[in-house]
Amino acid sequence: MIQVKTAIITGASSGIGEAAAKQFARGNWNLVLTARRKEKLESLKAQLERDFGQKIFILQQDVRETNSGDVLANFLRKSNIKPDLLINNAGLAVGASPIQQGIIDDWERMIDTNIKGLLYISRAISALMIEQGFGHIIHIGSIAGKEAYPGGNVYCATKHAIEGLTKAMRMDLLPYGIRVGQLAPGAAETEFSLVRFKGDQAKADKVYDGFKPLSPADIADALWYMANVPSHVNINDMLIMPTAQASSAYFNRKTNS
Ligand code: NDP
Ligand code: 8X3
Repeated sequence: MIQVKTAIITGASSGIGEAAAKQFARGNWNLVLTARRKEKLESLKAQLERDFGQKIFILQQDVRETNSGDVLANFLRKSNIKPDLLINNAGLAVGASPIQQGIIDDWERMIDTNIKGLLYISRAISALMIEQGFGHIIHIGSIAGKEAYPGGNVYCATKHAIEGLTKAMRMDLLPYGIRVGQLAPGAAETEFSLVRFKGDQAKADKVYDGFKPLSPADIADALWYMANVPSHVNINDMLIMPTAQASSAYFNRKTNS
């Protein structure tokens, strides 16, 4: 009998996390989906259970809570779920001001979510994976974790931190056979820019003007590959870019608007 696998996806209420949930449910994985927006998780759960018949568990949580990892691990233990994979996807950019005009609250939101939230979840889930004797962790990094761009300052710093943490965690978890990797996308059209520009749709649309960005499904497809290579293989780092994006700030745009 083939063992059904289970993935945890943080930030599954939209964008890359939601697309990954669809991809993995289609591939017959059970899922634990987390985010702050409960109603979004509930409607995704209903859709996935209806379309694919997999077991979908949801947990409303804010990864910035210092106990978010422990709450998630306790939820898994109580539900007798042994996760094969954790996708640390929850994250955001807020603002794009140069450093001298940076808004400190925006900085805190990015640091607390992208670095500290990822740490809280990783600490508890890696301990649980050690206990159960298997596991795989994939972080969603970014091209912004490999290169900087004007106005990217703190967001770039958080994604550079994820790149560093990916390498360090791989060492910490090596003795336990737990794989750790990073998927680093370039520009993908999700709610990302709308969140970054605090609901300003015109500003958000401008980000993707004149070129074809990655879709969340393109990234989910790459995640599916990373998760399904044989267990003696680890994809340490995958950088996935739109064809029209050569580096973090260099695009082939067909319009000048
Ligand atoms: P979206 O805004 O569409 O999705 C972000 C997800 O993260 C949402 O589900 C949101 O859920 C969740 N989230 C945000 N803050 C928290 C929090 N404090 N606690 C729990 N969940 C949270 O953007 P993307 O899908 O694009 O972003 C996903 C990841 O991909 C992020 O880490 C982002 O940095 C990264 N990325 C995005 C790129 C892009 O161009 N779009 C490129 C490279 C990397 P909710 O609001 O319900 O809590
Ligand atoms: C998100 C994409 O353009 O800010 O990581 O690097 S970008």
